[in-house]
Amino acid sequence: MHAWPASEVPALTGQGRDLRIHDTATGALVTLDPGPVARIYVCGITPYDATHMGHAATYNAFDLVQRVWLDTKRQVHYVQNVTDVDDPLLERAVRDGIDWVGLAEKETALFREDMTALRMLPPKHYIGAVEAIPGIVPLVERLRDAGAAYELEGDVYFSVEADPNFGKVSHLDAAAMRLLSAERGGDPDRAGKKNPLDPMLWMAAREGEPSWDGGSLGRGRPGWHIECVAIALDHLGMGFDVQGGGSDLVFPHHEMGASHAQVLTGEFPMAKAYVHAGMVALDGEKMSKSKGNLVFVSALRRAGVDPAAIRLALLAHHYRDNWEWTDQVLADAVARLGRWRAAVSRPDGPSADALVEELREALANDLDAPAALAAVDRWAALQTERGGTDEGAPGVASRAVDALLGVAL
Ligand code: 5CA
Ligand code: ZN
Repeated sequence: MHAWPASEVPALTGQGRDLRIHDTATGALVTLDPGPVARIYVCGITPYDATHMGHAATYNAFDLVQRVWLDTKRQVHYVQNVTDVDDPLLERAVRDGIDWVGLAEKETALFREDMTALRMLPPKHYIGAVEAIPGIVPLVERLRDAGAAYELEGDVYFSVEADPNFGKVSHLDAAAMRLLSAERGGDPDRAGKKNPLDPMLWMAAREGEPSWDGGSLGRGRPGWHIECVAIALDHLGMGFDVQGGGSDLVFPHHEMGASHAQVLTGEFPMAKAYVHAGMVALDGEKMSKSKGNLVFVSALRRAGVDPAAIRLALLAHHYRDNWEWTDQVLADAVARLGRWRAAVSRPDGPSADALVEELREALANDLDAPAALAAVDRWAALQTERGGTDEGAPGVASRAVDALLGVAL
């Protein structure tokens, strides 16, 4: 699939900082030391509805990861998937009486537009589940041949007991895992499974549902976790730097993905850091397509809200916090954008060199975007209250805000 156009990232003078980031698997901050090419996999959307503020917040976090790396003059090899065939997508198409392919294409196109408007850097490889099927089938066959997968009425399940490291991403107990599995696409109550937590690798063709040739697996469609593993291993290989997503992906999705990869390669972990963004809520509940309590990026754009203000609203929250979207959050961001634009619209001002370092320091410290915004606020206030004589300063400030925060002033 094609991704979306890249906005330019200005190069800043001086030295960027290495990223220290929270790793869910170890529960600690890790300082990543990628080589000249940093590798990141971020779980993409299931395209059955438009991009909401929760999605945007999560993708914003991983956009910052890349901006920190780019500032250290590294290249970034970024891969993202699109879960363009899965139960919720097919169910929505049936509910609305529309073609599932058309639904996925339409929502993916809208997602690209939203990401472009928000100045999110595009992945180098943007891969749909359907196009990944030829790579998924051999992995499932290998898992089965290694004794780590078994068949149940034509479906193929992964055996979590085949992985000695199972549980090392989420560290949850069995009861919690079982609950989350039922909530998030698993089928712990299905009779005949070896372990209730075992996830599906390959679902045999169902009447009225799309299916593909699965070689020795028979016709069917891929399970969700193996989709991301196949795409990540194909494009990044084992031991890449960051696997990212929202905190609702810790279990089962990233736990199962790590397990599949462990059995396939004998290595753990698949990613050096498992990074998870907090959940954005609306009216006290997690924003989710299934609940329908959504604020869409595209709806705000249509209403004339500047995408830069949407981005500032996201940046005002630490990526690991759970937070609530309100009208006030947006109003504050609009006001802040106005102050910042006024501050950089003068030909001179107070030196912004320290600001650049403060931005670097804040973001390298577990992506502390609120601290970064506070630093720009201070510089803008100084500019408004006292001004300054440094002729390049407004340009330096606006280039730093663009390069490191993705906000064009
Ligand atoms: N296609 C899978 C990942 S392989 C999926 O989870 N798709 S999704 O459309 O449901 O979510 C896309 C991304 O947005 C995931 O990283 C998910 O964790 C994140 N996300 C979903 N809802 C929220 C929310 N309310 N707040 C923050 N992030 C969210
Ligand atoms: Zn995924």
